[in-house]
Amino acid sequence: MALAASRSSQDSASEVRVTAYFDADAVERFKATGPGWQTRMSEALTKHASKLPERGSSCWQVADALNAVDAAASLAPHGLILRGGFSFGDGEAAPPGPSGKAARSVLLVGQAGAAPWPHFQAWRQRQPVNIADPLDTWCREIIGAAAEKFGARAVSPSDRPYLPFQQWAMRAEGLKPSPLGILMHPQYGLWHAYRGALLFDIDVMVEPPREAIHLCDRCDGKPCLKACPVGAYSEAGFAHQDCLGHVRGASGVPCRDGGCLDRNACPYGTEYRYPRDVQAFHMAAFAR
Ligand code: B12
Ligand code: SF4
Ligand code: SF4
Repeated sequence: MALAASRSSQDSASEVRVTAYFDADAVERFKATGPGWQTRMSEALTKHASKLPERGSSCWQVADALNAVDAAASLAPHGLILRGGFSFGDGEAAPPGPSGKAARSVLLVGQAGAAPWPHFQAWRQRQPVNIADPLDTWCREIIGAAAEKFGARAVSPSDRPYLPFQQWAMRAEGLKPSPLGILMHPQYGLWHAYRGALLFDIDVMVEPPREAIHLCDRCDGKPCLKACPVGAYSEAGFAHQDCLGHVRGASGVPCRDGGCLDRNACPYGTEYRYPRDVQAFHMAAFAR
């Protein structure tokens, strides 16, 4: 966050000395690149600055906020990331923004792999043992705080009526659904999720998504459609009750303890695959 700017006799005409606070992790990462890290940091800032809109444009307010605090700084310490976003079209139906009027834009918050898990676990240990919907509660806390910083309204994937998170994600990230319904990410495979979204009254400057390679199009044999003992996923969609019956039954131990066999059969994004305990946690929530 830039606090003050001044020019000294030693600064070149195109440079200015500023007193600033930066995210400690970000600075450490630059430092770790070795001598000349300050130049590399300045270059990164210059590159980013060239993409910012002119001051005074409708999206400046949020760009300024993003620049000042960087949304990631509120989220990254919890293993959460900004997944992308977009502006709603003129006249397009949108949920209310912070003012109560239809939002102008949305930023999606989520996770790649199980990055939030240790942070969530540490928080959970400080909560009452029987807290209801702990993951939801934790996410609402973190994302609610980020929303407050940016003057946004936070929403959750479990808010009723359900908000179209996957449609938003397809638009924001250029992803397509796998045969399992889960969106296929070119890097994370099936091992990612959405934990909330920030709705704004103004347009947010976000780069449009690059067209993502849809790995399912080039997947021979589609192993994700062959591992389920009850064939719950098929061309006809997801047989929710068949899956539930199996997961809850005596022979459902492998799914209960290690997660969905179909999801685990996908050969992509395996380095992001959730550990067994994380999968067991999600499966318990699904099958309760
Ligand atoms: C209701 C729901 C379910 C229901 C689906 C019932 C039904 N037939 O619609 C059930 C309980 C079956 C379900 C299961 C799962 N779900 Co679910 N689910 C949702 C939820 C809360 C609402 C969906 C909805 O109706 N949205 C409203 C409509 C208007 O929005 P939409 O974007 O158009 O909805 C799309 C989805 O509904 C999708 N869809 C329809 N049926 C199914 C079934 C499955 C299994 C999935 C993944 C998607 C899916 O198609 C729509 C078209 O885009 C969303 C969160 C959200 N708010 O979207 C998560 C969500 C779709 N689920 C998700 C996941 C991961 C799962 C599970 C795979 C695992 C889990 N929860 O741990 C399981 C599958 C269980 C297994 N065998 O492993 C993720 C998908 C993430 C991703 N990377 O794409 C979401 C986005 C939640 C999140 N926090 O990220 N889910
Ligand atoms: S196994 Fe193949 S078709 Fe199935 S989700 Fe993975 S890439 Fe897509
Ligand atoms: S959780 Fe088990 S029963 Fe359900 S779809 Fe996956 S493999 Fe099939």
